[in-house]
Amino acid sequence: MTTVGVVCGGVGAARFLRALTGVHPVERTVGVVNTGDDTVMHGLAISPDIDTIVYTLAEAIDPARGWGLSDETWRAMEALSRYTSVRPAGSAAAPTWFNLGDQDLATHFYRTARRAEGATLTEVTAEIAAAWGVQQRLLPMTDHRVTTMVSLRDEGIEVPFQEYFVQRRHSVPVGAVRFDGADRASLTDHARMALTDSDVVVIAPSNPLVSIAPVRSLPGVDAVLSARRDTVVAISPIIGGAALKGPADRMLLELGHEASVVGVARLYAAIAGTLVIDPIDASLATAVEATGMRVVVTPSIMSTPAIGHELARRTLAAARR
Ligand code: FO1
Repeated sequence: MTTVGVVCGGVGAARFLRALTGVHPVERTVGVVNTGDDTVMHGLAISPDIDTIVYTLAEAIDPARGWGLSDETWRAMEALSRYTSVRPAGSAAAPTWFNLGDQDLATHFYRTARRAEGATLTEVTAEIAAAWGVQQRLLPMTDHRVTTMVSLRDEGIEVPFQEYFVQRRHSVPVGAVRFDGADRASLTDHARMALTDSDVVVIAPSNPLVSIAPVRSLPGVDAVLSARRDTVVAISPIIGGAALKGPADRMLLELGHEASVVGVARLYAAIAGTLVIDPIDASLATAVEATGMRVVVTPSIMSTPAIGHELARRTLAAARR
């Protein structure tokens, strides 16, 4: 039976992994997850993409937000705002712009405590996934610290990803993106094996520039993928020129790419043999093929389980050809 490795960002990857559950054994699925979004808030280690995937696969995600837990309460955040009025100038204590729900906090407490005991992020992630009954293997891309840094064009400063994405609601123009620490980091051995030994590698429909690119920034990842390019299938997160969620379309334009499946294909052509695109983009299939990628056209907005299952099935079939 085929093993599938999935290169993952957050929401799009989580939904694809959930869809994959319907057509492929969970114990033969492994996700290699972006950790460039990871942050520390109130001293707590937060891994948003890992948690989004765990909560989604556990059917515990808030479906409207796409992050955090459903039926969440926010008492701790409300209590925290009491301290913002007494916080001295220059203090960064009690930030309230990054919302941590009362139940979600337990995950960050656990991750932080285990990290302090010396556990690696890989080990803690396996424990958190097990606690939520998630059977897929979920691997952080690295156990090193890699931080996605975003240059803000108008402000002329560079900030960590969450200060762009959440604090500024990803509504300001981006001038550049870089992955701090990537040159000194490495894929974990488990993550490397997932990318080399899986029969099929899927690049999930995640933002190519800030979700997939951090994984690619680790030494050797592009070489591993390009060496097996025929069995690597990417799913375009851009549909009809727009991202379903988040700033991928604007970011592509701001960073000099085309906000279309052709722009996505140019980013992936060296590492993936096939691009899965939605029927809405069928007229661009020839332009995608001109980048050297094969094209699979199938509905890729996972609005029903049936559409998700068909997307997953067609994606796997594309790599097995
Ligand atoms: N996204 C938001 O838009 N606002 C938030 O306050 C927020 C808090 C948050 C807390 C924990 C967590 O795991 C994710 C959270 N996210 C929030 C989502 C996160 O910023 C993004 O989804 C990813 O980093 C992008 O993939």
